[in-house]
Amino acid sequence: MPTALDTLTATFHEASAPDFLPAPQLRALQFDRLHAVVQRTYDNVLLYRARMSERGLTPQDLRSLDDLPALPFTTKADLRDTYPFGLFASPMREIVRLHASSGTTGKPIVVAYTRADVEIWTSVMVRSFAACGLHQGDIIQNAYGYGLFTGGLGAHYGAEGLGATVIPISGGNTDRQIQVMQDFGVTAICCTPSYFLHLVDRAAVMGIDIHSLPLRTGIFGAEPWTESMRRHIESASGIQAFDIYGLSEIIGPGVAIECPCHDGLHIFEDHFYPEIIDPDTGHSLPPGAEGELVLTTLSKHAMPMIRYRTRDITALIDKPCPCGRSLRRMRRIGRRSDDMLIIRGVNVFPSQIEAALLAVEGTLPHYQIILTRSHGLDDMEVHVEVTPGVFSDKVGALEGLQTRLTRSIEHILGIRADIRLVAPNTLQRSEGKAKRVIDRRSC
Ligand code: DLL
Repeated sequence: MPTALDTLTATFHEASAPDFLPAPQLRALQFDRLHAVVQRTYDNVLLYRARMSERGLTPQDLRSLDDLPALPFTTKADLRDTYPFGLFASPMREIVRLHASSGTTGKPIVVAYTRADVEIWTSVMVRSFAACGLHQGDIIQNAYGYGLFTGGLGAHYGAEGLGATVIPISGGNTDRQIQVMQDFGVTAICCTPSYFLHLVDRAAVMGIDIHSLPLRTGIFGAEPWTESMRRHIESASGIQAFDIYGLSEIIGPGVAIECPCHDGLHIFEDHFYPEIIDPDTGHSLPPGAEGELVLTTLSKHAMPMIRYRTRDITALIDKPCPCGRSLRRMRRIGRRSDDMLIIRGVNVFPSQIEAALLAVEGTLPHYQIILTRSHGLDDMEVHVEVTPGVFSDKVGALEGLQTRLTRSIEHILGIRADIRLVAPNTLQRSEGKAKRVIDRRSC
């Protein structure tokens, strides 16, 4: 008679088996799938056929995975230019779902799924949750937004596919989130890391100590966050925080996930083939080098992506992971090539400012960067919340902290920022992706 543990172990092994494929088998599978997907896009999508023809290429020219860099890139501009349905490779009657991402500028982009695509998406989310140690019996509060954003439904189908209990609470309504977390005995939560911090702060105000609840795991993604942020989250809540990565254009959440070793994110390479390129030249970079992540979907039907330039900056880790997964890992995404700010000629990424702020004791991971221009010169103001203890300190202590923060930023970035210390809970919170930068330079 199998025990409950045997059943759980069997479920884990069945769902996660592709994570452990021996490398030669994985490479062979990738090549077969790559060939099929390139053929499919060539046959069904005008843009891909035209781009390949311009280079005198046909799918038959692809003889190994090493030939992939010969194919042209796909970019977000291609999605916008073919808005709404121009990159679909399946007829509309086979498409069972559309999602959209508003992006920061201009037209939204639309992404499509056939039934088989939804099944693949579910399977990678099941594998993601399993890698975080979740299983049947877990109660998962899904606070990613439901709707056109892929976070809500992606995590929902994955949680159900795992056999866990899912609470489809979506984002927002913070007090209710905390009540539900307490009353329903929630064991895992999915949301952006910045929203989770907001939940922790709000719980404290409501007199609820998250440490005392059954909550043990957080699956956080959809926005960049740092190691210091992870430490802050874990010590403020007592949970284990996992980083999950994905993007609408490729599938949504479930492209890559951390395992309990927390040393990079395993890419579900049997479905998403990664390359790293130099964002300026477009040339492929060797293993270990930092650059822009380019992804090719190997098994998507409705809207395959060939060599999609994600703009996310990372590096592939080629060393085996102690967890035994053969899937290659990528370093956490700290920045995007297009979120770089140029301030007085210096290249600045918001994540560097986060790291500089959190390196100084007394600050909280709630901050906003405000850029203005006066007399042709850029000014950077950084508003940062400080801990209640520090805030009630004497003026001298606050001034000391301000000086330490100015120095920390100057040390990391080489430029001066005007630091404004603000009371806890004063900066606006987001229920989804945090808005860190307000750029008023063109106003
Ligand atoms: O954010 C999908 C998602 C939902 C991922 C829930 C994880 C959890 P988009 O709205 O299309 O899709 O935004 C994709 O968000 O290119 C990255 O720049 C950023 N991003 C996503 N996950 C992470 C992460 C969803 N773990 C864009 N770390 C991506 C850093 C992330 N950035």
